Amino acid sequence: MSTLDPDPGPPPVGGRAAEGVITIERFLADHQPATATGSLSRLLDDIALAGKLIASRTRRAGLTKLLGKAGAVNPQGEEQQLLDVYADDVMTSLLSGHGRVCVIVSEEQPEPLLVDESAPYVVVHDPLDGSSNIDSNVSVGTIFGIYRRENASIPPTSDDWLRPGRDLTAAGYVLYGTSTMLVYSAGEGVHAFTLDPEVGEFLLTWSDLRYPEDPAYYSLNLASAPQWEQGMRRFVDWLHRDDTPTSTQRYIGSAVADFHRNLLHGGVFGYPGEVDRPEGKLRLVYEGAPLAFLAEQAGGRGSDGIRDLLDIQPTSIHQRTPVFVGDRQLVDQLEACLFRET
Ligand code: P6P
Repeated sequence: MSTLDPDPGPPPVGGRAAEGVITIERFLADHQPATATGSLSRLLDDIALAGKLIASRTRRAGLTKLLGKAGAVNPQGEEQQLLDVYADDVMTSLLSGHGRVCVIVSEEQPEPLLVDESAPYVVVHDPLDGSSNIDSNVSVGTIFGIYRRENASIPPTSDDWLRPGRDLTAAGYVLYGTSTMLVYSAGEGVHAFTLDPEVGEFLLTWSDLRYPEDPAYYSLNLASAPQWEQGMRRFVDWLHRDDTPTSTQRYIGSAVADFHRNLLHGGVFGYPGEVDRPEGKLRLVYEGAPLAFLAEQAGGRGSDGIRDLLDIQPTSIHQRTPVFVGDRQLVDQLEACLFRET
């Protein structure tokens, strides 16, 4: 064991700890198919750079004029935080001008942004999910998904960005927490990198992350239980039986943080539909689908309570959906509880 080797401690049950210092740039270059042009790798590098810039600001938010509200609302009518606007600007800037991205879909923008009509990729993202938590210094995250256009020789249409998550080429998130981690999959497993702020590089921490066999947590906001349909209560009652995998509830209220903890320790995160909003709160295109892609790559799955999130054909870029992502057996059981009429 060289003194240079990172020592991330014991890997999660299903992951492999890094051996040696491996930057994300090197990992991407070493793992891209021999036939690849390198465009996807460089696009992921661009997102990693955006993560570094956003991390540098979230880390200093209490010291600069970046806390608080931006005085505007996003397309969902939610108050924009100053850091939402900054994160969106960073993503737009770093994804533009390199001939890689054709269209950007952002939670913070009412319509898709046409960047380069001949470029091969579409990026969907939530630039700073959980931003309502920023003022209380709770972890927040950037969620992204990347689609490769089926025909880049014609001008883009909504068929390029309104696609089921199963068509994703890659997806991931940057978690701005006690450390900054970038977790992504390009369809060959889930890999996690930690930002070394001294070096300014994302260094490989774990590769091939898989959900542990025995899930440790369930993450549901029980305060909303009175608004849930009967099947959700059946699921929570099932969890609290003595013969089920877990009855330990952990809920941060920041989807990326809840998802990440459950990926490492096993569990399911959910935001159910409610009586007055059966479609729930989270968005399909740039939250549910990318997280479901990652979950499936790690041996789990994502559902809206009835079917795989990855199979849903979006009809609008900001459409909401109930989201349940994580441990496969827990998501399967949740669907069974919701399916029963009584
Ligand atoms: P609630 C954060 O605002 C967010 O969009 C997700 O990150 C998070 O999972 C959810 O909302 C929390 O919502 O209603 O439980 O506070």
